[in-house]
Amino acid sequence: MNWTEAQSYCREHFTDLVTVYNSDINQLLRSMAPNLEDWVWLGLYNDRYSWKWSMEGKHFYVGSTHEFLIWANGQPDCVNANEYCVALQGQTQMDDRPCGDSYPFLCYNAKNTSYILVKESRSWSAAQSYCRTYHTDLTSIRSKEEKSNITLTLNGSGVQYVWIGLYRDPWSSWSDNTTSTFTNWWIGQPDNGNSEYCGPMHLMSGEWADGSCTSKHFLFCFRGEVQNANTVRSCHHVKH
Ligand SMILES: [Ca+2]
Repeated sequence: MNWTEAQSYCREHFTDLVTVYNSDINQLLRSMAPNLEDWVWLGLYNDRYSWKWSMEGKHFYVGSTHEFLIWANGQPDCVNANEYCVALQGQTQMDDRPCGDSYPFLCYNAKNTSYILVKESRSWSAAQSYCRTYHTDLTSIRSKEEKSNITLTLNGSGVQYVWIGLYRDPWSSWSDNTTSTFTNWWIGQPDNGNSEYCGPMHLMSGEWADGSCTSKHFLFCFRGEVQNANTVRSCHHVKH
């Protein structure tokens, strides 16, 4: 089945596609499967819509529908499956760009609620480090007011692209919405080829690669409780 069919199948007949939390689970799956030169679907995928802010916190979360956050025409386009950081383009609209590109950037300083344009080109993570060292963080855009402050700050600066704090982790999503820090990538993988947004495991080696979600593979479902559900559960973990 392709990945979406596999997900539906697992959700209908079991709980979901499997999440691999550690090497024991990875080994268990491998031992359950025939020793074939073939691939099998896990729940792993590259979520193109999982944007988040460098300055974390629930108030900073912004969905894609907010009127003050506007993607430029045709964006985000994730060119070469390799654009995980967001810059303001033409000072008002957002575009996903390769995180290694060097652009000026916008810091936010929470102490005096100011926005600082640093006209020195850096990669997204170098810009983030700079903002965290000298101010608070790369800026978020959480409201109309904040958006107009940013527009004022950029006004007349002439910058074409400027980094803001929006980014995503490309391979951190699992079908059952849990999180796992374990990975077992095949050497050189994921290579983020065009349209490779799903992560199957190789049956013989137990190693993972990124592949097209429309490829047909075997699949691993699981049945049972969903572990560490990706909610705020950990914040409410109170022992009595
Ligand atoms: Ca783009």
